[in-house]
Formats: sequence, C-alpha cells, structure tokens
Amino acid sequence: MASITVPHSLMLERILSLEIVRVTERAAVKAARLRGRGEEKAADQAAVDAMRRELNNLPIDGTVVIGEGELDEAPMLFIGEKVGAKGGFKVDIAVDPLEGTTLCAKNMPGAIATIAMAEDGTLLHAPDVYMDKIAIGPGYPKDVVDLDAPPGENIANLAKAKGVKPQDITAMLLDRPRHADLIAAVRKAGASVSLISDGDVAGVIHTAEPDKTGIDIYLGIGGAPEGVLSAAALRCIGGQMQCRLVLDTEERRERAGKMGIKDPRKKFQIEDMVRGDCLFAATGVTDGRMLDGVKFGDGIIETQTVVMRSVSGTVRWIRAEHRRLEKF
Ligand code: VTB
Repeated sequence: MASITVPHSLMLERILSLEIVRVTERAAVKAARLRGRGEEKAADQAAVDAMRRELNNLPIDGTVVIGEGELDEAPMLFIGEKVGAKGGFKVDIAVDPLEGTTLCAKNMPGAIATIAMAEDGTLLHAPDVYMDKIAIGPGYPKDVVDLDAPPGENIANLAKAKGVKPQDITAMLLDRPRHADLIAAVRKAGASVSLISDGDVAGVIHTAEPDKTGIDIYLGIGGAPEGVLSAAALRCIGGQMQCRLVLDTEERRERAGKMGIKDPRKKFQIEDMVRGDCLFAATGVTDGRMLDGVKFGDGIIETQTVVMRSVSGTVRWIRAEHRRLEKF
C-alpha cells in the first residue's frame, strides 16, 4: 500500500482548518445569546470565554498575537497569551471573538466571530491602534490602486482595470466623520459609496467577490487588529491590500516599537502582515451580507461559517446544525 506523502505539518494544518470552525462557532453562539441586549461587554466576554475554551482543546502550541488587548487590559486572549493543548503545532493566532460588539448589542447586521492562524512568527504583531486601509479583490494587476494615491485616481484606475466606468464601481467605508473628505472624493470620482456602521473585517472580504457582494473596493481607517485578520482572509482568497498604522502620538509609536514595528510609516502589503500560509475562519453572529447569523430553533442551533486555507485557496462555507445543546 502506498504510504501517505503529506508532510506532518501540512496534515496538522489541514486538520486545524476544520477544527478552527468549532472555535468560531462556539464563540458566535455564546455571543448570539446576548444579541440585542445592549450589553457589548457581556457579549464580548461570552465570545472570548468560549473561544479560549475551544482553543485550549486544539493540538497546538499557540500564541495570541492579535487579541483582546495587553495583559493588564484583557484578562483573556490577551496579546502574548499561550493557548492550546501544548506539545503541538507552533502557531500565531489572531482573534476577534466578537467583531462588531455594537452590532451584536443592537442586533444589527454583520457581527461575526473570527480567527486567523499561521505558523509562529508569521503574523504581524499590531498594536490596538487605527490603521488606514485600501483593499480590492483578485484578478487585478499589482498595485492598480495605492494607499497614497488620491481616491479619485484609485477609482479611475480600478474602473479602467475592471473595464467599466467609475460609475459602476462601489466603495465600502465605515460611516465615520473622519471619512467625510474620503467619501466626498470617492463620490466626486463617480463611484457609489456603501457605508457600514461597524465591522471592517467583513468589509474587506466583500471585495474578494464583487459579483456577489457588489463591493469593488474597501477604503478608510479602522482597527489595526481587524486589518491583520482581513489580510489573512485576502491571503487565502486572493486580492490586494495596503495598510498603514496610524501612529500619530509618541505613545502609540512607542507601543508599536515595542511590538517590533521599526518604521512607523511603513506601508504594509498582505505579505508583510501575514508572512506565510494561514487559515482564516468567521462565523456569523447576526445576519449579514456575508454570513447568516446564529439561528436558535427547537432543539437545534444553526450556524454558518466560512473557513479558508491559503495553501490550497479553498473556501468552505459550513452550515452546521448543533443538536447536543448542553455544550452550547
Ligand atoms: C474599527 C473597525 C471595526 O470598530 O475598529 C471600528 O475596524 C472602531 O472604529 O471593524 P471607531 O473607533 O471609529 O468606532 C469596528 O467597526 C468593530 O469593532
């Protein structure tokens, strides 16, 4: 009989790509129980606890590099925390157990539970500051858009590369006063603007499938941790992303320096944020454009998860029916 030729590390990584689905599913269900209750912190804590419990069951020797914050501000899943059943595969982990706490608290569309995992030492250690982002989907020439180019130029170049008019391009942005000029410039260039109140991990992912989502480009300033998570997703499904940390105070530059960021003005590409193969998963908490939220039925809980693997480029959409509800 022919022997198995898949290397041990790859085999483990394949197994993990399905195991991490359990991690985001459990976090999503716990958070979803608190949907619409106006309790951001409680929902976040429930998701964090569930995610940590599940991570500790995995055959990994994991380090949280993007988490709930520094040790003194986050009791669990803090940056630097070790998770996993030890003695396993050494991995870096980026988590956002409840991306869109406000969306969950208000029961609005788009809250997700999300995680990315990669070989140790390959994920950017980003401080919890803002990050300026630009992202587009796959199939375009490299650098067709540029973080430092005027928005009008980016829209024109993207439209040209897509073979459409600027009027056929839709840009997604967080609805924030800080984006007023950017929104005006994008509209002036002829493009349409789709605003979200929160949740730019999903926002960036939308660009990967413009035919389905209607979103061609993601622009603007959001969280740096969310930036690394979305870079992991784009590394799996394809696309381009450029980002820069907003290090506008000495204190922020110092924090970034301590985390290994040498050049505070560096323009990060996907490969700088996720330097090797990675896994990414997200489960819907509330219904969204990308994922359905958790459904609580009679004796059944339903979840929907997307899980991606960069080695193969596989994207799996997993709809699960959970029946042993005592675990949830
Ligand atoms: C950003 C964005 C996130 O919160 O961090 C945003 O990346 C916070 O922005 O996806 P403000 O400080 O302007 O509110 C999210 O939308 C959700 O955590």
